[in-house]
Amino acid sequence: MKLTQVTIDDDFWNYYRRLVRTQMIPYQWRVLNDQEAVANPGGNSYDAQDNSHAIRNLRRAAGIEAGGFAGMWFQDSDVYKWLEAAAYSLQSHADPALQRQCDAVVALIAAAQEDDGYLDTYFQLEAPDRKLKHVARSHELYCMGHYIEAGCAYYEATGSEQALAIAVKMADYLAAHFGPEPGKLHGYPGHPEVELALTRLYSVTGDRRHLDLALYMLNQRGTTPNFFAEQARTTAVQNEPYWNGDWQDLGYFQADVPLAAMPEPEGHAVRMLYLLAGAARAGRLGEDKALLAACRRLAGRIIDHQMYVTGGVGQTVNGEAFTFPDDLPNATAYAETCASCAMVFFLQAMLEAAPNGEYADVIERELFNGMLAGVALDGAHFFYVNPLEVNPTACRLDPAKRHVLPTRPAWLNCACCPPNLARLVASLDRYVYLTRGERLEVNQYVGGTATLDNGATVTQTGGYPWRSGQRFTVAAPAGVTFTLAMRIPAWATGWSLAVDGQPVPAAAVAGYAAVAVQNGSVVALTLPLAARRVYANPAVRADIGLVAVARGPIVYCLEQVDNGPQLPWLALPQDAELTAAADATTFALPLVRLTAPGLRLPGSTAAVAAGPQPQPLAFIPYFAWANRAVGEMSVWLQGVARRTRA
Ligand code: FUB
Ligand code: ZN
Repeated sequence: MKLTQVTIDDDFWNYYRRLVRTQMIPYQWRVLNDQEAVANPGGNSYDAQDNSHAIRNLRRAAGIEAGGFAGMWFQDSDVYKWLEAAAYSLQSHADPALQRQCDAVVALIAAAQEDDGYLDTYFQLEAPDRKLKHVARSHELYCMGHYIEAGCAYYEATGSEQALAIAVKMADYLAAHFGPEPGKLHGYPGHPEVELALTRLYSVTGDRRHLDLALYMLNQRGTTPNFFAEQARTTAVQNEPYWNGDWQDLGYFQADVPLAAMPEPEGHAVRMLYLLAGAARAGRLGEDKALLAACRRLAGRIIDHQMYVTGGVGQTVNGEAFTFPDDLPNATAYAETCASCAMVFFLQAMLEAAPNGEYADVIERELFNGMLAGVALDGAHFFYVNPLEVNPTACRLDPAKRHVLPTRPAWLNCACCPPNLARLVASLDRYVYLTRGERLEVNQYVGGTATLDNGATVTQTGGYPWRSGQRFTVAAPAGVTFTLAMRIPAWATGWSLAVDGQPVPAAAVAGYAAVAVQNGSVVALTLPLAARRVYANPAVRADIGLVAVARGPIVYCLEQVDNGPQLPWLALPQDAELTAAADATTFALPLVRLTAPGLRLPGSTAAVAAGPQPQPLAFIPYFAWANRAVGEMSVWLQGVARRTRA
């Protein structure tokens, strides 16, 4: 049994998917074409210092206009991720004008691509003699990987042969230059991405060479003699513009040991996660058990020890990197939006290999929290870094917190996150269901319809994540039966299931409750959405004595605009009741807010004698923060105090 189509019609996600279609895709297109005034050279270094120039770079590489390269040296990837987002959007919403725009971009990319398949406008325009000489830092394979993904997506959405041909030509170029054969580079990219892209190309073309190249790069990584060390000794030049920083150790690139021997996630977080995403997908397709086992082990280490409650990953700005287990500082967190997207890519690839409710839970955590906080409710402002605690004064004056912004800029100096988020939201339909034999797994609670190749449809309705009660209505040809396996989130204490109005005593196996369905079956799943307290693993020193609040999959936070300044003084007593209330007017989308009778701890020595004073607490979903006044924000608050004394 296979999925043939998934459509989405969901109150919550309709808002964001419409935002991608009507705001983000057109807005980002204008930014990529330098038609939006996003340059803010006086701003924080995360703000865009200049216009994008990304389309102009392609025009120059294509010889349509004269001039050199401008922007980050991996800026091409912004265009490719935009194209991929547009492709998914076209798949769910026909838009001839957008399709013409995309066709023109594909034609431009084809014109910029060299005859042998190479495409990287930085090197073509600025350093043609330096191609593939310093792969650790160059991002050539990262950019080409992003194109390959976009080309596959656009081909699948529109049938554009040109889009696919560019991708195949790129893969041929890579296969001509990388591999075990003498004379080729026995290497792999400094920034993983192309591995995942090649698995996608393999799925589209069926050409095993694409998968084999991905497997080669994945298994070659970290072996001795070390490819990056060899290039550093032979062809790399340290003063190239794309060589920056002094933290260039092999661990930063996940290249000091093979994945199978890596004890903990290490180095640059997005690189680590893209590497794992590629390894999980290639491991499954290539039946490489060792790669899959490494992915499982490292997924566990990340989820249990190096992931914030919001799903954020990457604890330090230094190298945008992992640090060590249970080190999860809130006010200096990095938690790049791309890292949350990458967690989704990685764990989805793991789910494709085997059902695992925990992985699907984390995907949900990322979708509703870590990833979604990356975009403002207007679709035109973006966070790169997603902290769990913000004091705007510290953001300005503490050099250790310069990466933490209290408001989302209109564009980013390194603009990897905005189009990444757009392509993920636009492709949400890919994350809702998976099939395994005669079993349809529901991984995400997103309204819409799944169509199967046995002629059956499953329509999911409900008010998730705000109201409990998802319903699945099955229409199927006579004689068709299959299993509907629904993820039971770890937080869903007291969940229940009914089929055709009759309660069913189901147990969750590997995180899924399964029932047999046929034409006319109506399955009602109740996931209780009571607000709850969340405590960190006690080994996390930053959260000792603190509590966070969640309801269903949504993590909440406090904002100054609702609670006054000095949020670290606020406490949620252990016996305070959390009350949920729908709010359809404060934000651009309806949501559920939480309140609780809280305390404000003494704010001065003089006030200590008087003790904590009552203060009502008002929580909003974390994803919605920084959409009103500039101010403090905190996910965690004091959680040890009791309100009433025994
Ligand atoms: O290096 C390309 C992108 O820039 C990475 O994926 C992000 O983490 C940022 O470093
Ligand atoms: Zn990013």
